[in-house]
This record gives sequence, C-alpha cells and structure tokens, in this order.
Amino acid sequence: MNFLFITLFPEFIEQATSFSIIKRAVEQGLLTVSCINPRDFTHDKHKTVDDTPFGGGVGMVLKVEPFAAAIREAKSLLPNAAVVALCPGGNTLNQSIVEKLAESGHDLIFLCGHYEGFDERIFALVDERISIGDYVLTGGELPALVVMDAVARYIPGVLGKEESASEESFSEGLLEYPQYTRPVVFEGMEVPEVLRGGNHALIKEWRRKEALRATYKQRPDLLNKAALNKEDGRLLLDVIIETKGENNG
Ligand code: 4G4
Repeated sequence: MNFLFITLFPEFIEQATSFSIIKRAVEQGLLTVSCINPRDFTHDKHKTVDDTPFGGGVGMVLKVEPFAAAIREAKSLLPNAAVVALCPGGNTLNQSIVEKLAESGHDLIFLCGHYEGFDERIFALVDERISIGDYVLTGGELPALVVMDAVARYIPGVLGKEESASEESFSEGLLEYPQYTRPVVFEGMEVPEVLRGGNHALIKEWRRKEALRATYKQRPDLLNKAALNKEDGRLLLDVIIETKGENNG
C-alpha cells in the first residue's frame, strides 16, 4: 500500500516514519511513504503558499493553486488513491473507518493543512475529510500520521507474529484485559495468582471478565455496541456487584 503526504513539512513525515514497525514495513516493501510539497508548485519568487482571507479576518488561508497542483501530481503517481484531507471538521476517526480505509484496496493521499486551513475550493479534489478528534492542532501532519499508522496495522505482514494478536481490543468492541510480565511483585503490587497457574480455562475466563471490567469502568458506552453472550452477562453482573461500594480512583 502507498501513502503519499501533501505537506509543507515533508521532513516531519520522513522523520516520523523512520522508526520501529513502520520503518521495518517500508524496508520490507509492504508500504511506501512519499511526500509532495505544494511549495514546489508555486511560481512566484517567494514561493507563496498562503494569503489573506477574502472578507477579512485574522490569519492566513492556504492558496488553492499550489495545493490543487500537488493533488493532481499525487493522483498521477497513484491513480487508484483516495484523497483524504485532515480537518477538525471531518468525520471522527474510529476503528471501523480505519478498517474501511485499509480494505478499500486504495492507496491514500493525505492532504495536510496549516494556518487557518484550506481555500474551500480545494475540497472539489478531496474524497473524504477525516478528523482524529475534537481538538485543534497547528497542522494536519500528526492526524495524517495517526491515520496512516492505524491503517498500516491492517496490511498483511506489517505486524509481526508477536504483535498481531493485539487486534482484539476495539475490533471486539471491548477494551483489553490487563497484562503483566515479571517481576511477580513490583512495589507491593502482585501479578494476579490465576495468571501464574497453568489453568488455561480459568485464565481465559479471568481475561474476559477483566476486559468487561475495564470497559465498564473506563468506557461503559462501548458495552451497548459490544457483542456479549450469556456468559459475558454473568461476568458483567459480577463486575457490577464488585464495583459497588468501591472507592473510585
Ligand atoms: C484544515 C483546516 C486536523 C486543517 C484547519 C487538522 C486538528 C485536526 C487544519 C486546520 C488540524 C484533527 C489549522 C485548524 C490543521 N487540527 N482534529 N489542523 N487548522 O484531526
């Protein structure tokens, strides 16, 4: 899969994609990362990419011509790509949108804005607007990297054998159960006994119950959508009873 970032700060993208799992995936040829800088599509002496807004107001607006030229260049390189603009007003990213982007069979062109945002006419060349949450950032680069990272995990081979099990959490609709490794005791806190015994049926049940507990305590809203069976219902009832009269911390 190919990811192309349209950005005024290509070094930011190159730096951020040169670590760990994404770096390894690039080296293995499982994905490509490239950048196009709209500044290279300006024609004036000062390579101007922004201008004052019509109608007045504070801040600057990104000029449509260099960004349109950059998108057209990107589309010629990746004819099968979807163009995604990262905007505070886009559809809020979630695991199901990530899955759709990963399974669409399309490469992705990310349009990263700055300053006060884009000239509205750029959206004629955009397929989808995505936000990574209800907050404002100085640029679209971090959101684009977030989307790429989340999508890349679905490309076969990107996650090693060890890592790929960690698909569970959001796809299953529940939060992850707690995990532990050595030492058995750290600052008075002990690894639950059940995990140190070899009873796999008990471990499985404990993990399911703790996933339900974590979800009930941290994200009860997720329980409405999660696919729960009768056994889950019993475990959840235990959790609710156990939670009553507990001090919340
Ligand atoms: C487009 C329009 C995305 C892009 C305006 C981008 C937050 C998100 C930007 C802007 C972003 C998000 C300068 C406000 C760049 N901020 N929540 N900033 N701004 O995904």
